[in-house]
Amino acid sequence: MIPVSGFAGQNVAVLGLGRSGMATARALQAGGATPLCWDDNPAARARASDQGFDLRDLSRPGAFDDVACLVVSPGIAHLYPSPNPVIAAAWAADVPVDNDIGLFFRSFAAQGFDQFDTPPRVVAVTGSNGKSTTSALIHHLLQEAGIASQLAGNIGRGVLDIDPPVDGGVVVLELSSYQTELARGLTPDIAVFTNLSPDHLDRHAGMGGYFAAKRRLFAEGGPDRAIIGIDEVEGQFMANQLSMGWGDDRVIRISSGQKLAGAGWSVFARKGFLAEWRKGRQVAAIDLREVVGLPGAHNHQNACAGYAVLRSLGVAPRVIEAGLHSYPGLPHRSQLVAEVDGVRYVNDSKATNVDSAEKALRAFTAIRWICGGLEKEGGVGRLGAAAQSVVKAYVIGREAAQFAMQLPGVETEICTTMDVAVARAMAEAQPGEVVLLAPAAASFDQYDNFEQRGDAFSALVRAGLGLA
Ligand code: UMA
Ligand code: ADP
Repeated sequence: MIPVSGFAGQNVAVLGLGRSGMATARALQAGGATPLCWDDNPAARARASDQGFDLRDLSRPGAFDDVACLVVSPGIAHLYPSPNPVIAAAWAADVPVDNDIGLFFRSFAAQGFDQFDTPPRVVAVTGSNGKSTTSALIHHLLQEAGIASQLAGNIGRGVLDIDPPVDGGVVVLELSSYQTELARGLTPDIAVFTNLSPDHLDRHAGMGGYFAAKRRLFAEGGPDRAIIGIDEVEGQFMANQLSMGWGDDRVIRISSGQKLAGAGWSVFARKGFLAEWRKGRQVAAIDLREVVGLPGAHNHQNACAGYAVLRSLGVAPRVIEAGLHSYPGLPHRSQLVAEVDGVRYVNDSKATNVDSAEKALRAFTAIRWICGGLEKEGGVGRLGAAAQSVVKAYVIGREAAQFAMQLPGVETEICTTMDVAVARAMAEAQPGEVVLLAPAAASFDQYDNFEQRGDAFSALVRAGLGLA
């Protein structure tokens, strides 16, 4: 745990008692503050109370009279579509609002840094897609290079839950737009921006607000090194704004598809090969085609980001290459469930939006595609040419018929449920084809979360193949 500094002897209100909220309450207590906990859900309040934490109804008048700060969980709306009433009350009482990420950055560097030969460093990763893969990859590459690493943030572990930093260690944080928008301090040593495409637009009132939330990671104090995906205009804009110009290597530009051989520092992947260029000369090259944990051009973008972080930390290309080959991948992201009779079964349940599903479709050819669920902004009509690799779509979800209507030019079958979709796809799959779950939609109409949906797919596949 990272004890929170700066609030000893004071009351700090904590709104939201899930993973980040509970970790925050513990870390505040360890730093000598008194957390006053609240959650709109009575069951969450009861759990916190059972663990000995004080509850305070933060919606009551005067609730903030003796409170130094309000710490808010990322899932709680702080601005759009409308602020949670407790947050509005803190504003009215002029109480600073922060989150666990802000507390982390104000507390981390206080951990006896003067005793270390090599001060611990923080790598933060944001972007619309590829955050978890890139963060987990960096963590893996660091460990393989013999550097102590901890992984936390949006990937599932509250940032204040990590162990105290060690000499020369690195903390890798995956940060969502919800987290970067609210944090009062954002001072990583290295920050990564993978890419930008529409997601969570209701929480940010559109693309401009969404990009602004992510950009804060590069503005509030600013990282020593910025690794920026420049395959969209937002990345190009930001890379330009952060660079001092010719030869400045504070920015490392990354791309999947474009050759970046200019004067600065760049890492790009083309036709399955990663290349590092610096000051107009190629420094290193790696063949990514046999890197089984990172299939497809989208994962090659993640490989470029991970490679660039390790190079920033002074690790040699050959060491990074070995780490890429041993990267096992994350569950529910391009995860190979089985390969039987020439048919591959791939679980990409994390493809919850159109852009990520498009990338998953582009990673394979001859696809029997299981898709559908709760539609997100933008509509699946945007899939365009990526759908050309689809042999047939097996559509699930409560609104399966409506979803299928948006897939012109693709043979579709309305399956509604996962068991029907898997059975039909398995029955029809031919050698050389891929049965791919990449829903292009959220799971909440039929499942608690994308993990449960991916697990259902994998279990049905394994049972159908007699592997269970
Ligand atoms: N709650 C309220 N009022 C509200 C809404 C929620 O009181 O209006 C309460 C809920 O009753 C619940 C608590 O808040 O008890 C949940 O807080 P939370 O939704 O922030 O969930 P945590 O368990 O704290 O998890 C959060 C992140 N969740 C979200 O951003 C929605 C986790 O990211 C993250 O892993 C975790 O902190 C640790 O850092 C998840 C996520 O879905 C994976 N992220 C989004 C994504 O990846 O798309 C951004
Ligand atoms: P995030 O944490 O940003 O949601 P993940 O690594 O969990 O990202 O991947 C989510 C989905 O996005 C995956 O299922 C995959 O289909 C797709 N994806 C992964 N990396 C990229 C990328 N660099 N660009 C676009 N899509 C990606």
